[in-house]
Amino acid sequence: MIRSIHAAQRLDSRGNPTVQVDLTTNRGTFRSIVPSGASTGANEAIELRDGDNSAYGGHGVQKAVSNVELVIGPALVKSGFNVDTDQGKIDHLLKTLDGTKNKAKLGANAILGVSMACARAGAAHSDIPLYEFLRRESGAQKPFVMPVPFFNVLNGGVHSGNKMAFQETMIAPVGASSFTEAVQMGSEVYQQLKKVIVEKFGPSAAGIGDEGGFAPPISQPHEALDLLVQAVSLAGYTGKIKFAIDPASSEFFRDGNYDLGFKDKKPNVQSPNQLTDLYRSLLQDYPIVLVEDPFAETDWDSWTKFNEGCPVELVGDDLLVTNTRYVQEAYEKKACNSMLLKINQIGTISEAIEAANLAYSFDWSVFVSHRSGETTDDFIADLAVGLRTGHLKSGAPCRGERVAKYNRLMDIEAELLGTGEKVIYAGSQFRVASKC
Ligand code: 2PG
Ligand code: MG
Repeated sequence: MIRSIHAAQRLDSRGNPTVQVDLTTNRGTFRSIVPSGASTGANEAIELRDGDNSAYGGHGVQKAVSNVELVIGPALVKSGFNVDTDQGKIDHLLKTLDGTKNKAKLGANAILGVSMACARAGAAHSDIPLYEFLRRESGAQKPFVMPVPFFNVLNGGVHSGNKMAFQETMIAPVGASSFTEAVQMGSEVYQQLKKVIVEKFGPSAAGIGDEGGFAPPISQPHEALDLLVQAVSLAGYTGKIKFAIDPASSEFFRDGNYDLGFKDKKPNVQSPNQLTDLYRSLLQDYPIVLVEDPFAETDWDSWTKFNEGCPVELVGDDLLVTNTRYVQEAYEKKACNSMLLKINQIGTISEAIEAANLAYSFDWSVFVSHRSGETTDDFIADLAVGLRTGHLKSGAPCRGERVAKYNRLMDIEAELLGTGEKVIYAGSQFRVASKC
């Protein structure tokens, strides 16, 4: 039984306020802290901000905090729901209390914080780890599959101050034999990349962006990928590490076209067909295995054309916003073959699981993701294992809020190996891990 729920305004990794929830039962107090995006999809659940410019430039979350304190907390305590068995009912109540279709009334940040804290408490009350609790909630099969970490080592778009339009260029150690080895490979490449950048652009270019990746003075995708080819080779992992990109193209979609010069104020406008050609040539020239949000969330036709015979994983982020409604629409339009899973896009753990299961039912992949504004909360590490998604992205192997997830995953791997439980590293099977 839930005894009390309290919330407080704390900071995220960008120094903006976010919601922290403390849920107390007879077994202890369980905490969650909510992440926040910058390149957000238009259809995401609403993150409630105070809009009062006298505090935090209007970004305060005191309204969301008081919605937890005054509305959600008392209702959940009164409900008598059990955290170990009633996650679905709890999340349904949270949705009902809000009553809007996008959680605009109480705020997805308020609701998600409570939903996450309930899951943590539920795991503790069931005497199982959070990943096992989430596995049971989702109905995923065993054995456990450790995800391939997709490290975003070069930051662009709205996550950094350089002129690179593409938001993320990632490395994926698919050739590792375990998650722990994958982290080592990622970290070694990251350190080599730093050397390459310093040599090429000088020490001041070694600064990092919001997700811990470097943000050197480059603007073209092939420049980013060339840097990665070099760093991977210097680290001795050529062939074992593949690449991925998230252009986050909704951010530079203007009147039906894409302005790759949007950060430079020197327009470099590409039609959807030209942008498609650019992607095709990148896929030909580099070992890219995954492309996320290559087209804007409203540019459905381009998605559908690109998806036809697409040789790589094509992930919908802004397009799907972890929402069954858009996952269904994308399936009908044959727009992509994978869903990005961001828990704060939808606002409750049960709905996030429902969206993932719908994606699986279409034989799609599911790719778990952090947000660019993160916290030390490592919930998504357990989520990736519990739902057997086979891959996750949590930024570079650098910065506390990013490595919190990778460190937790190494703990999970060690724990599973220690108990003798069968555990597989997804490796090159990351797209079909749910069926391994
Ligand atoms: C994305 C994310 C996370 P943001 O676009 O995939 O990397 O960025 O959280 O800013 O939406
Ligand atoms: Mg994205």
